Amino acid sequence: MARHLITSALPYINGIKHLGNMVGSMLPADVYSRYLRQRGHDVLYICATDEHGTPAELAAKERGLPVDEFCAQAHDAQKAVYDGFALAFDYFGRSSSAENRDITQHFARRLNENGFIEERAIRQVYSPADGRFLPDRYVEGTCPHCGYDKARGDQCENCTRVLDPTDLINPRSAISGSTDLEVRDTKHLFLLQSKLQHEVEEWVARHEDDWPQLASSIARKWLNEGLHDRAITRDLDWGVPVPADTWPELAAEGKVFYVWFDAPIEYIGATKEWADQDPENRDWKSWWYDVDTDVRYTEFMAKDNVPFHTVMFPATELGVREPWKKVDYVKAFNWLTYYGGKFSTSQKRGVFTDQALDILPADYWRYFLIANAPESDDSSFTWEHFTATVNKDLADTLGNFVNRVLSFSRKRFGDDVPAGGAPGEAEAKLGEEIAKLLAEYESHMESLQFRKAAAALRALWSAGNSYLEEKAPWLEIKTDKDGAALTLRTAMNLIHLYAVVSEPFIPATSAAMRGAFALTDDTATWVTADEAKSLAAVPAGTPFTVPPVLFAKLTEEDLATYKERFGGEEG
Ligand code: B3M
Ligand code: ZN
Repeated sequence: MARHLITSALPYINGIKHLGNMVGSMLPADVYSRYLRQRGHDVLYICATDEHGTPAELAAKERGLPVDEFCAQAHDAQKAVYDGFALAFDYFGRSSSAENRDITQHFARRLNENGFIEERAIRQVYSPADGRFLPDRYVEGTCPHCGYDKARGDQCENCTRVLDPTDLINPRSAISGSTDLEVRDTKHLFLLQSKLQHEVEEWVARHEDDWPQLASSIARKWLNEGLHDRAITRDLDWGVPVPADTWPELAAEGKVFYVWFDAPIEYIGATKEWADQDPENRDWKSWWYDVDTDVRYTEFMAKDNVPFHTVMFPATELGVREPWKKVDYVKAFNWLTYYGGKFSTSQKRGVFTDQALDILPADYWRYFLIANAPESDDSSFTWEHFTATVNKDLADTLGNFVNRVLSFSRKRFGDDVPAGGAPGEAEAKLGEEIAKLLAEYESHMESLQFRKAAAALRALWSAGNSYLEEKAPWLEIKTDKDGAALTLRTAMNLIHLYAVVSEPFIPATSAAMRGAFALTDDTATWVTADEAKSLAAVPAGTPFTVPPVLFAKLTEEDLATYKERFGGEEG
């Protein structure tokens, strides 16, 4: 059994995320982690809020809160939503932790000792009206590449290009709106990525064949454009301070590290936070330090984060000249759109994760989102598609099967799984089919092909329905009671199998299905091919209960309500 380190891109602290963020990072990471745990692997799934930088300061300002207080509250608010989605992190940390500060400062010192950091005077936007420098998002203006007029100083949201505040046309202060801006000299630390280009190229070349094309093509594009030296400090109040022992002057000026410098380091920092909660039993270094071949490290993220994870963070790790674990597999996602357009916080288009849970339990969303994950291309969220999928796959194919089988059996045979005769041809055929689909499901999960895995899961559910239609125990019972009992017992075994294999997608429903059977020993976490073929894990005589309806059917009226509340195709 292998050791799997799993991380999903750290959600920014500045607000509750929408469904597009969820499907491109945390949710698939959770599905994968759950699957690997079920298969008996040693899994550590780490995530955290990304708390530094201008977005945090601006959001705190908007709320009228000190930034540390804002972050503490916003962290708890996000964590509550992720608990609601049943994300089973081993640890959900905070990039503002002391652990991350220490490791970030250590990385910076080492990079400096190794000649990869240089102090340079640069010209930066200064706002006399605000009495401060305006880094990154503190400046807004028109993108020089695409002309988008709400581009931020760090990146253009429209064309995704990374920008410098001084690149913007018609710049204005995001704090006061002042356009009276000047450019002044100030000193900052630069990470000499250009010196690491060659090493990063070699490292990427050794790994990219294993990565999905989306990740390797973005890494290639960045390497081909050439790695530029980048300022890794900022004039902000909130961030990891530049260590005074190494840079006394900059530390005295209150400089902090740039958020993208400390954020990926927080994958390590959060692992240490996890270990610090139980130091006797948890060893954070055993996941990160000098473990190149012992640990398999998989990262999950949306495509805009790929350059930082395939090129910049590896450059940092390489430059540190210590054996820190680097990523093995980069699972990157395209965009989930809302009716073909962008999810937009400011224009209130789309669905936020907290609102989603207000409407329906997590399993509805988990299944729909993963079954339609933007893996090979962007995919579009529409309420029509969502309600149709819920009704067909979850309510009809799975939910109705479970309820029909258990209710009918209880009505005709009482509260225990009926015995019936020996399995016949139909059961043998079903067993073969289930074993085949299970193998497909496993192989898609192992290759992190989530849409295909969802399709295989759906096919497993469908196979039960076909079997039931074919055997029609409600007719069979009229002429062959034993035969009907066999059919129901077999169908109940399918329900138990569904409970086990559906767990990564719909954990709460899986627990309800599994809990329907009062098995004396129900500790198995997965199903072998032989067990799938014989469908006999739940023996005759096992007491069972009928769970409440697993998935409610969504009506035309529900659909209209959702579209009214969230907006539909227009916009
Ligand atoms: N917080 C960007 C984002 O939310 C950033 C990811 C950090 S991963 C180390 O898209
Ligand atoms: Zn642009």
